[in-house]
Amino acid sequence: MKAATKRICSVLTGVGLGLGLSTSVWAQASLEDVMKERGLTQKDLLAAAKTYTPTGGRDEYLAFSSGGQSGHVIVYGIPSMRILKYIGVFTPEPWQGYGFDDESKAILAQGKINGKQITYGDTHHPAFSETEGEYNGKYLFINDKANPRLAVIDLHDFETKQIVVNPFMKSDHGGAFVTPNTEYVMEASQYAAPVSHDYVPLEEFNDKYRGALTYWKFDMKEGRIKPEDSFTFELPPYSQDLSDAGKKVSAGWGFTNSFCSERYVGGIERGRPPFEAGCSQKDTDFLHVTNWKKAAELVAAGKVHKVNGSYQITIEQAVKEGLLYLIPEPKSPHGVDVSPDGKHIIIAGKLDSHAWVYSWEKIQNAIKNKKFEGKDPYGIPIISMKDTLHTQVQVGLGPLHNQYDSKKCVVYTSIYVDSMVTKWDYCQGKVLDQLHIHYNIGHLVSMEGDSVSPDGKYLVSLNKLAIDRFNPVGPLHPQNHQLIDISGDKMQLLYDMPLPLGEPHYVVAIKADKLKPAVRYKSGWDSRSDKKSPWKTRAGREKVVRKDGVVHVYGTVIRSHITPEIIEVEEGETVSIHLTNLERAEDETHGFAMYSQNVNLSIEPGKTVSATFKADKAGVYPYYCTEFCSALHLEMQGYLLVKPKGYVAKAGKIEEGQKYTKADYDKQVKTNIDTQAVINSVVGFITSHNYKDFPEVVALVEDATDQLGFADEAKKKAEAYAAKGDYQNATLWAGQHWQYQVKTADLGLRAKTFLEEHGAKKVEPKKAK
Ligand code: CUK
Ligand code: CUA
Repeated sequence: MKAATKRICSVLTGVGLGLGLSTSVWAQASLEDVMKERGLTQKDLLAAAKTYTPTGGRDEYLAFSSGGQSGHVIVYGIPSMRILKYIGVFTPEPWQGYGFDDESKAILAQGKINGKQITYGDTHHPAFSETEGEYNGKYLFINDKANPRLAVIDLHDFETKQIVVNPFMKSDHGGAFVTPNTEYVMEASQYAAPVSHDYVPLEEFNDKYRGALTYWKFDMKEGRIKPEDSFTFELPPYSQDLSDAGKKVSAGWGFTNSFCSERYVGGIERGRPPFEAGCSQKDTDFLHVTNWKKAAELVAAGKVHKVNGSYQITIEQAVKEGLLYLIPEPKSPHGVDVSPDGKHIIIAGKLDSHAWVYSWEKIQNAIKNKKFEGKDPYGIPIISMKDTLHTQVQVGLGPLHNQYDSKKCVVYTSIYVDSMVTKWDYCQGKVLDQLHIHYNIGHLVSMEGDSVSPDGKYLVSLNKLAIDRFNPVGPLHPQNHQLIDISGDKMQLLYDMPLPLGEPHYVVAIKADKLKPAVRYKSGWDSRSDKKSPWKTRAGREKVVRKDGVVHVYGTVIRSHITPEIIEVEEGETVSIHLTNLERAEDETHGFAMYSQNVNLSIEPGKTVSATFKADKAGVYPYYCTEFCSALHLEMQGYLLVKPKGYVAKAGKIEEGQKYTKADYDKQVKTNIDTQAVINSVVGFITSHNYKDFPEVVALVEDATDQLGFADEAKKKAEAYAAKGDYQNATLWAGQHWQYQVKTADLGLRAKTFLEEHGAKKVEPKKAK
């Protein structure tokens, strides 16, 4: 018994040594010593205490950051600022197998434009799904500015489920912003372009180039955008910028601002002054006010025509139906942000030093009384600025974006040129506090800041540049996200986090306990379509089927082998490998990588994924599991053998490198008996406790039961060979029996430790299984 226990223990607890020494040295130094040695002040310590999260600790908020040009979404915790995940969205993400398995390739293929696969994204604005204006923790949306696309991420598994391409735009920026019940996701164009996909000379800019604002219909139940029920406003060729949806009193309406309402077209090479000169001449640009609720009714009533296969509300129709208005706003504005109660709309003018507060009540009155100061060249009524402005406040040079606090009337504005955050009161129009941040702030985010009830607490400043702030890593620097405590009257800077993935424009943060992510899939699950996979395979049902010119391999993975371990095909055949992870235990993911075929899968517990490729060259292609899943992980391997056409197998069998005798067999059997005793004692512990109250443990026990089932089969095979005197096979199968036992014991010990750590109670002794 002792020998076996030792062997298992060394297998199971072989890692994790060497920590003791450094901890004890650390413990000997006093806080003062450390402060002195590292040059820290009391203020630093206080800041550290507010962000430091001890091992095993959790964050109160999760932030979802745009991954900029990487096309990913970055997830990090607040206040610890620890990065938790990169979610592949518009671009492949190898660790998750995103863009490598057939299922996720199909998602990326939805994002093709004019038949071309786009392998980057310029992500800007993530947005959470909402119910009555509150984040509901179900979905996240994000836009791609360069290729006007929108993606849907399911927060149940943090996977991208859908990409839609805008049929009217050639770029976007004013998305993703959601309406209060996620009825629609807003996406506004940025650079005006012809509505058709044809060539249109710039001389026809005013007539043929257009902006657009799409309201994508979202089905919360299905978790998918419905392009067929979505509609788009045709807009003048002003460069539309950011958007926001009305809330509470302003629900049903949307706001989109613009720059370059001069409709200037540059052309340095034609001797024309550049865009930047011509686009900043007028003192004001236009805020677009759209009535989506009424527009949706028109669509439902069949009164809207389709263009490019999608509903388009023309400017003419929008004006006639009272769906579209313009309000002058300070020139070259950037952020437009509706207050939590929906009564105010704050616009920051990036070439100005003011933030402008508009009153929804005043806007509504003007619309009701048809009080307009005129029309734009496209016939859209213009409501005057003075009839709608509540107040304007000097907040600093180059204000960009606004985020609301939990405290009434309090808002934070990012000040790009002055590199600071201004906290101010938008009801009374006065500045409350200012904090210098490191450099060139873009967006900023407060906790649940876009909802109808922001939490305040923390603010993250998304700084564009990180000059001089971190260890140099070459000409391209990371971005700098700075954590700020906003719980008191004065803002306090807490922490700098370098973010080394693209230029993240915007971040949204949600209370962590609103998210309920799964730890496993239902067995045989296609996570991208959220359905049972047609390729799902159960243990013992692995098979190879040749159909319609494709070799389908129905395989499984479980600690520590891939079934099948040998795949044989003929040169030129198309191979489709479908793998199901049979595990249920948390985090028990297997990978699958194959030499030179660009095959790289991630198979989380329960998941089924496929890799299809052409075996166009005869040869030997090793494959293996890429996740360190168990002690015998390196042995989780196999071979794809691609035989030349018409190859005739020679007689003979695989010669094993090692010969076994009866003594070897007996020794292995003895080990197995001892190991079984260990298993029995662990099982005894588990079943004598209320383990069924712990779903994590139930999953482990189910996996252990599976492994033990396999163990029995291996044992029977070993005994059958031994009976025939074939000790070679008998010893090998007895060894496999032991492998299954080790896995059973591993799972059992993990379950036992979990029960001990979570205060499981002893129950009436039950018969051990
Ligand atoms: S944008 Cu980049 S800093 Cu796309 Cu919201 Cu303002
Ligand atoms: Cu499975 Cu390593």
